[in-house]
Amino acid sequence: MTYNQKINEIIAQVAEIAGYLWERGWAERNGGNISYNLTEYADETLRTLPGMGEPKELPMAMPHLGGHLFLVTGTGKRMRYVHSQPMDNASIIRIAYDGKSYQIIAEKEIVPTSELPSHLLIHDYIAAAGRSERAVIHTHPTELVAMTHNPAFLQKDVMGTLLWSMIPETRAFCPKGLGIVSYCVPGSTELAQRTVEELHHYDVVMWEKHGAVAIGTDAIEAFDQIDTLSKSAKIYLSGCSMGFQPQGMSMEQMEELKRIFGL
Ligand code: 2HA
Ligand code: ZN
Repeated sequence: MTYNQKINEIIAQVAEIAGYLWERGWAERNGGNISYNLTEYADETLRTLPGMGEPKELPMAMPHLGGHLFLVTGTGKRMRYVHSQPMDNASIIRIAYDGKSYQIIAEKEIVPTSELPSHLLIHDYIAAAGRSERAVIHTHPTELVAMTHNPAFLQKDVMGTLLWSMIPETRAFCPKGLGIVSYCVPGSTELAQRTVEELHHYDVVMWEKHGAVAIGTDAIEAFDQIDTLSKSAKIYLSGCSMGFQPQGMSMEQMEELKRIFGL
């Protein structure tokens, strides 16, 4: 299958990021998934490819995604192989015009991730809101997930504020902080709906005792947000493992950063 240059670049970028997820140790077995809205980059040939097999019903309608195209990693597929052979481990799907079903259109009949409800509902919200994000990443960053096992960190903005205070970069490059969704069954529509509610206020959301979800204008931006927050979590953990609670920057120091960087 040949794609235009932009689609090839997106496939290469998703493969690059999948490699990082594996290298970071965030993608055990088939952990994590990536989706990318290709609609505005697709040419007529890609847009009109015939569907493979019968349309598959979605668990809920996606009213703003009629006719949209997505690159989606496959269910049960490993990130380490998305990296080395992206189109053997991901497929391109097209949402029906009524937003109620989808068909795989390229390249092989690879069933999309079990987290498809969350990915699509997030893209539906982005489309409805006219936002510029096109990539959604879900992964299992070890230290960030560990922190969600402490109920104190699940209170609104507690974990986000703590992570901001660990290093100036996190305050500057994750300016919205961190949303929290309390434990839900993986792949469930409840998880999808509660994630979207958090994305009204945050670009990165933690799923309690499970993982992180980030959105970005591209996959690199989404990855970098999780990576930056993860760095803060590692600094926090390093302090704790040395036997002290890291002091963190003061509220005044964080306010100063906010002022200087116009956050
Ligand atoms: O793709 O990470 O949340 C496997 C998962 C489910
Ligand atoms: Zn997961």
